[in-house]
Amino acid sequence: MNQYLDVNPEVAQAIAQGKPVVALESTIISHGMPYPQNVETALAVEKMIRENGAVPATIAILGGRLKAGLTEEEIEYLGKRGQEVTKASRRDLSALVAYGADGATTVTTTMMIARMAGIKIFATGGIGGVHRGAETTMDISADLEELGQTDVMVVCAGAKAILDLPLTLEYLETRGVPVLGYQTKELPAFYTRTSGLSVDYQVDSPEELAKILKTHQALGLKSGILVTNPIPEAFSMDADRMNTVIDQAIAEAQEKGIHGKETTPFLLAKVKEITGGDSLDANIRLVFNNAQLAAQTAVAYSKL
Ligand code: PSU
Ligand code: MN
Repeated sequence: MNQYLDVNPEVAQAIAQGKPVVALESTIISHGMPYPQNVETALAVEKMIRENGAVPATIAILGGRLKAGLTEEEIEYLGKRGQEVTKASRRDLSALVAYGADGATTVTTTMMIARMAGIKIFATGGIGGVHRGAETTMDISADLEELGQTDVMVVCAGAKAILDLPLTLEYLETRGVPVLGYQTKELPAFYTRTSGLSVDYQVDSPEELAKILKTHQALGLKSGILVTNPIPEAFSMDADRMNTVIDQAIAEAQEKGIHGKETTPFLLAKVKEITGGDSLDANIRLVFNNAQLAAQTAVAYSKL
């Protein structure tokens, strides 16, 4: 075990006994949603994972320790501090740990810490990807590199159209990452169920997802697996409206010269501001939906 890693006792016991565990990220708490909805959502997601028979392990960096499994107080702390907490990607780990600092983990660092702890399945909202205009800015999320090298199954609702979705799929193909659609052949685009782009395989049950994960490991493949689970119909948003909003957010980011790690949080906050509460509600619903599927998949995996 890594000397900087603290696995919460309940999570450690479940892992040791081969019981189902689902990892959760913390940037979605600190940077992805406002307080107090972020804390309410994080706690409700954990509860939902338990109701579906798995143990939740929210991941973060606290006082320089890599934490797999947070207490309610720790989730409350991260949610309240919000954007003051460092958004921690792979390149932030060394300094944060050396300084004994806090960090909210992105998809990248959540995958890294999940793997260190022995957790195979991780649920989130959306992943980072290739940004629009990346051919000149070179803004490509570290999430894609991590998916290329860390064997954790990530259940998400696709990626937001703030990204260049066709290029994001190309990158995942290059890095050897299977992109699976849950009960769909089309890549979902976070707020909407469709994007006009195809996934590699349609998978129709948690049991099939578990079997693919098990086989991936048996083959000795080191990449992650991306499961894209469309937002439930009842909560999906109008694609034309969202595209207009996203174009507006991107134009504002360009005007203001936003770049680097600020880009994604800026765009997410703008989209939320322009759409009022609607996009936040959709965001919360799709995270619940992903948590449920991840827990069911972890349960099926534990039986293999
Ligand atoms: N996309 C979302 N919601 C999020 C994120 C992305 O729809 O909360 C967060 C995740 O933590 C993701 C990170 O890993 O942003 C990607 O940031 P960047 O694009 O800077 O790599
Ligand atoms: Mn970036």
